[in-house]
Amino acid sequence: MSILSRTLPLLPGIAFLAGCGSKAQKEITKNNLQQPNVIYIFADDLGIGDLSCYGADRVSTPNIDRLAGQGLQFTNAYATSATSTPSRFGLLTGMYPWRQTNTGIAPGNSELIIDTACVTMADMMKEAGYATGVIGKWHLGLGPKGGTDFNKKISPNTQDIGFDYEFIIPATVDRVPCVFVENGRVVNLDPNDPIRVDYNQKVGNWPTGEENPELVTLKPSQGHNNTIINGIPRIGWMTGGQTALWKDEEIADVITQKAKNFIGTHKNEPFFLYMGTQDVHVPRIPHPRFAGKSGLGTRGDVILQLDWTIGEIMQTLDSLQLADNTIFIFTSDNGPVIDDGYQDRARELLNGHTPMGIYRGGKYSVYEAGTRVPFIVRWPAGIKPSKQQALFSQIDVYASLASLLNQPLKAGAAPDSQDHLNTLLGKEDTSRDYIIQQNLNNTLAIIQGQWKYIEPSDKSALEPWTKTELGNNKKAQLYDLSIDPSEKRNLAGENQGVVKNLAATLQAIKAK
Ligand code: NG6
Ligand code: CA
Repeated sequence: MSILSRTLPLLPGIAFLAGCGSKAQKEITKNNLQQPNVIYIFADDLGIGDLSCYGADRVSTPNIDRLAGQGLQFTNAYATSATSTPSRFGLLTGMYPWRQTNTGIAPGNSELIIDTACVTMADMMKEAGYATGVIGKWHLGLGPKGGTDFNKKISPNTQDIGFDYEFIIPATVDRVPCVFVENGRVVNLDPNDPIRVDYNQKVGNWPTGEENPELVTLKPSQGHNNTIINGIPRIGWMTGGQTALWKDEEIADVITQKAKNFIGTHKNEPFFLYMGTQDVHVPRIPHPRFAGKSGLGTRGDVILQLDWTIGEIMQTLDSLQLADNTIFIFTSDNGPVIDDGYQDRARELLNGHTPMGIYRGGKYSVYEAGTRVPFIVRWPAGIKPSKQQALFSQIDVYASLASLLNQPLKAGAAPDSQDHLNTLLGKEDTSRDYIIQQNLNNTLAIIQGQWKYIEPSDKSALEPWTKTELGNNKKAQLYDLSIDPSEKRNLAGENQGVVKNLAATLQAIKAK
């Protein structure tokens, strides 16, 4: 508990919400130490088998490989959750998303699901004296309860939870509205052509995939049959905002340029850039210069595009001589999926490529491929290049960075985040005591030592559309990851004692 929070009387009207601290305790003093810049890049749905530095041999990612070669490459790092919204929530709040009810996959007009009272990782960095920015995929909602009004200054936005600058895709690229938001305002919006968005019923008269399938240039395989934007049928209906619509093949260029600008603008002060790429989420629309280049269809092409983005950021850091003192974290929000709802022929064009690596499940799943993700940390001034085998969770990035910056955590802030700075920087290879994994249905698993226990669930075994094995089973599951990382043999029957202990540990963590 900080000194200030002990002496501050609880201000009336400032409630203790969300279980992740309260800005009422914010200290005004700034920490003036020589601080490294921090860049955190979340790729979307990128698998641990999708990068050549993790063993992919059908696709080549030279820039990301170089980043890994100059830094610490984790082999046992986890996202908190197997889908985007909860995973991002966990990272930025340091609180397991399943502690809050509204953290499932958010629609494009969702309210901001992080309470503005919450002390986020961005708040923490800002207080440590950093210029903070968020660029690219957001997917944590915007605006007040009742949803987002895209026609006026959107409030609250990310600037109410610690970011000085925002340039964001509100949700995902397969969800309306297909517009960028910069500092609370839709970019290029003509006020005479207001945006309307609905996730329950059609609004306006723009064609939909359902009514006008002949108009689509990319057919859905599941869902994705509402309003057609740029020939692509999306999830949700929209109308208006014609001049503000993004061009899908230009998104990587646009957000990469914004990231470069942000870095350039803040080159003389410590900065924290949180960036979400739209790659490699569906719809996978590469810029023409990447189209057809991977030989694996568009899923492979957007991996090349993603690698280009990382190369551009690296190059920008080099040219500004910032690379040495920038902590560059590159990872994914959840595991990979092959057909995620469009007929992009991803499966038939795999050509032997294995996005999941040796792991079971995939995006949506509590099996390993759902949350075990690529995780690379480069910091030339502070990290010796090597591999890191320790168990590590993205939930700990918050407390570990706070520790690096000597920022005391505010009372209640980042309640599930632990300081594992030495593991993050490769000074030691100490594993986290346990890792919690979460699937689409909020079924949880706990990994401790060699064991992984998945709690019983009566939810469906398969994700209905992708047919991914979710890991749900009415019976408890127990795997020995040290000899069975692919989770093939359920050993719960013969290890009742281990099951009982892990179930109790998981229960205690839930109840915390
Ligand atoms: C699913 C979508 C999928 C993707 C996912 C969220 C269908 C059939 N599937 O409901 O395409 O958008 O939600 O992905 O609509 S995430 O990575 O942002 O969590
Ligand atoms: Ca995702």
